[in-house]
Amino acid sequence: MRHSLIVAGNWKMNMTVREGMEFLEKLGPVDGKVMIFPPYTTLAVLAGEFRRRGITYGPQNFHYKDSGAYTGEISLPMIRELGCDCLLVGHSERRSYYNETDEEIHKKIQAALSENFSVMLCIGENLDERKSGQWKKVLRKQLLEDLEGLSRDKIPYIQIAYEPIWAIGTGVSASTEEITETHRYLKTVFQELTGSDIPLLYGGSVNEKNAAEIGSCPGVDGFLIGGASLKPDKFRKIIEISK
Ligand code: G2H
Repeated sequence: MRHSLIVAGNWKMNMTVREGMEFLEKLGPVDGKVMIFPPYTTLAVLAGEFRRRGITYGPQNFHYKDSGAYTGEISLPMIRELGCDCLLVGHSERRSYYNETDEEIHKKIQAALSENFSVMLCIGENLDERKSGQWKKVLRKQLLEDLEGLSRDKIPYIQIAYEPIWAIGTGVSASTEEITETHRYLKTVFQELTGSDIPLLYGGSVNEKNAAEIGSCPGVDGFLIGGASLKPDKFRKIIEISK
């Protein structure tokens, strides 16, 4: 039998505080490895609610400096105050809409790890890179650059979410063959890099209908879910499937 899977919801720029509270009430009690990355305002107000329900929570982004003149940014001490454990970093929407580079993502990861936070690093290739067969090179480069200098003692603080950009928010996930092949490849690269295994989640149009099939692919340790994490009934079904 396969191990239980991590179920992480990325709420992106959705869910006011009121909507977030309604979501949690409808979701009801959860067990298993459940995480939610809400927007900052909802994160701050509902931190206690997440904790009380045994849901791990954290921000979708953060700055690598502790304080300073960085208008619109949030620092690690601010996040620490909310009791967050795990931080999302490197999502493709941050990379493409806000020009976040691997160099910047590396600085964020280093800062977070030095403060003993866990991070969920998102990596993924675009459609051209997939079709032209460049995807291995692209994913390897992201892993090597984002995790450069990772020390052995920090390996337990890392989770990776593989999110093919072409499958994000489209309603069509990567195929089970593509997911299996890519996860096998990424696990091999991480093994080469560190000598260790890594929790490796799949993201990109995961929903309550395809979660069982995707979750049974070798090398899939969980899901990072956008759209379907906004609906308590769908999210609950995925949690049940993942136990
Ligand atoms: C990918 C995913 C969550 P969705 O961005 O990170 O979103 O499930 O809507 O494709």
